[in-house]
Amino acid sequence: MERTLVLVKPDGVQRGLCGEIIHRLERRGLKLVAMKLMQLDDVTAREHYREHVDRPFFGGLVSFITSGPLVAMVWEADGAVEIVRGTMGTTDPGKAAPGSVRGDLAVNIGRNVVHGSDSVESAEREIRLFFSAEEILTYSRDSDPWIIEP
Ligand code: D4T
Repeated sequence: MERTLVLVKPDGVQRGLCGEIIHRLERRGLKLVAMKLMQLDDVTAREHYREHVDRPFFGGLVSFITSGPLVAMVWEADGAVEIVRGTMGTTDPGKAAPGSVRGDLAVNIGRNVVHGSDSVESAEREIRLFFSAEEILTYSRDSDPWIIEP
């Protein structure tokens, strides 16, 4: 089953939006398989955002993502990466569709509340960065036949 990493970034935690964001992903039908509250160190933050190392916003991005606690989660579904990206909305909240997390809850690209992996390959790399194998649970949900056609 496909997995993706979701972060409620420090702005989302400070604004009390963790429950709202988890609620939206649960209602969508995705399955939560790992979750923790943590504060990122500088090295992990730089690794997570390594593709942006040469961009002008990199320094601000690393100091923001390490500035306070975040909630890291792994969610599972067939097509989880694309489903979560849709639920989150585009990176720039100013352009995000109403109804998406960013379209409803954010106005600024540097404070866009959530992260979702942008490909299956990124998801695998990011999940390994945030979670050990033992922290990711396997379990069945009684609601599955009502969410996924067997
Ligand atoms: P994340 O990784 O946070 O989910 O965002 P996206 O996957 O949607 O977008 P991204 O990798 O292109 O950007 C990473 C992160 O950098 C911030 N950012 C981005 C910024 O502050 N200024 C910018 O101009 C851009 C492009 C927002 C998200």
